[in-house]
Amino acid sequence: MAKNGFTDKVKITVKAGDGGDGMNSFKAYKGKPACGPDGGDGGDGGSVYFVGDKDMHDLLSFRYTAKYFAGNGERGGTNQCYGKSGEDLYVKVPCGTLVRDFESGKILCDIYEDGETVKIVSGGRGGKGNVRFTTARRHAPNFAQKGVLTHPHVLILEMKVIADVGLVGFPNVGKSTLLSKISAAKPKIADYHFTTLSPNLGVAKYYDESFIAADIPGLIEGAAEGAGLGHDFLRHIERTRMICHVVDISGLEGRDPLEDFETINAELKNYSEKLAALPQIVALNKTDIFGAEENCKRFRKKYGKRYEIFEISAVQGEGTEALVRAIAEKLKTLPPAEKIPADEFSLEEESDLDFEIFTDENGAFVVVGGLVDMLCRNVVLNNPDSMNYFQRVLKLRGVFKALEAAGCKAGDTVVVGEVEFEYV
Ligand SMILES: Nc1nc2c(ncn2[C@@H]2O[C@H](COP(=O)(O)OP(=O)(O)OP(=O)(O)O)[C@@H](O)[C@H]2O)c(=O)[nH]1
Ligand SMILES: [Mg+2]
Repeated sequence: MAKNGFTDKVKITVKAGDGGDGMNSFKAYKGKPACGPDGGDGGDGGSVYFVGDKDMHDLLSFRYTAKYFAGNGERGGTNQCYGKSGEDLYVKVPCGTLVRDFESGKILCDIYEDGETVKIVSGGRGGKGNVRFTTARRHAPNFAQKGVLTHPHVLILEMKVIADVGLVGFPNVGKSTLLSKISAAKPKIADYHFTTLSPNLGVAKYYDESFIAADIPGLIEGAAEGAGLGHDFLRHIERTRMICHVVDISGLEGRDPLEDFETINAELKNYSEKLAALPQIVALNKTDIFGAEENCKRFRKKYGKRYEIFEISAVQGEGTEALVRAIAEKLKTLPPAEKIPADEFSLEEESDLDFEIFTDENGAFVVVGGLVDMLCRNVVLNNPDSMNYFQRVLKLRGVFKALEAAGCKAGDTVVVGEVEFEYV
């Protein structure tokens, strides 16, 4: 999604490189063809890595390039030459990027630190050349292994800003004004709702202490259900360590500040219990406006015991230093921001050797699955050595037993990959 040129969620496709096929060849001298196997291995495919980069601040570049493919391994050569490996691909992402598998929604990783490097998908293995299949009894293997083919994966990259404190509140209460006062950030400030359309970060300093504050667009009732703006942006404060709740205490917009406070807290809770449970400091803003004093009293009376409350005028810089100090003090007592834990999940191709048996419309028994894929890569039709191996694996893996259990009788047709035979 892109708001105001700011992109914080994108869909991309990654693919590791395919493994190169092994070579099937024989040495040939003048007048002496086929002197011995000399086919080299195929090269491994390249892998795709993500690297945290502190100088990237959004996911914009991913809107222009949606495909990230590592290089394929080259085919093995004659004369036992290895195929060249495919080139690895290092993709830079902003710190605070959550990587999800699109299909399952599972979290693969949270790239958190500058320079943090995570392998996302591994390149396919190169196939072995025929020279590698030479054994004492098999002097001239006339088959080579195919390289492992990889699949593309669709990923969702989501940026979750890393900040210590999140500024939340209704639109127009002065969140951006506050950020501009306590840091060098220059967010847009204006007297209308939803001036801020994308998160702003600023570094606030209090003597030797400093912290990062995130100013997000104002929330409105129903934001957690996706009404209006705001909902998308709550995720940016999901990993803040505390919240500074900004309330327009002047009541100038005709709302009751006490109700505002409750509404926003309900929004946070609705979005996630974790957000609602974050420590909160309250900033009653716009105290320079007539009528604020009365509301401050009411507010303190109702919430003074439960919350640390500061009266400020962000525009005049009144009371902001005490607020910054309180935030800095509070942060000292809080644990550092956490990485979002990854799900137990990997995109790596499973080298499973399972199989399933189906009967097709002609009554043939068709064996499919990882085992068959493996056999197809390793077995060369019309090659007796290779076919022996094929038979042995089928027996060893219980395929014949399973066929019989499925009702396969002598004379029935069995199909395993490209091999079709009559069951005996
Ligand atoms: N009188 C007075 N006005 C203020 C104060 N703080 C902010 N304002 C004004 O309130 C308006 C809104 O300020 P912003 O900082 O843009 O408010 P915001 O909370 O970031 O608003 P959104 O980004 O729309 O959610 C601007 O016109 C500010 O000048 C204050 O302490 N006193
Ligand atoms: Mg703003």
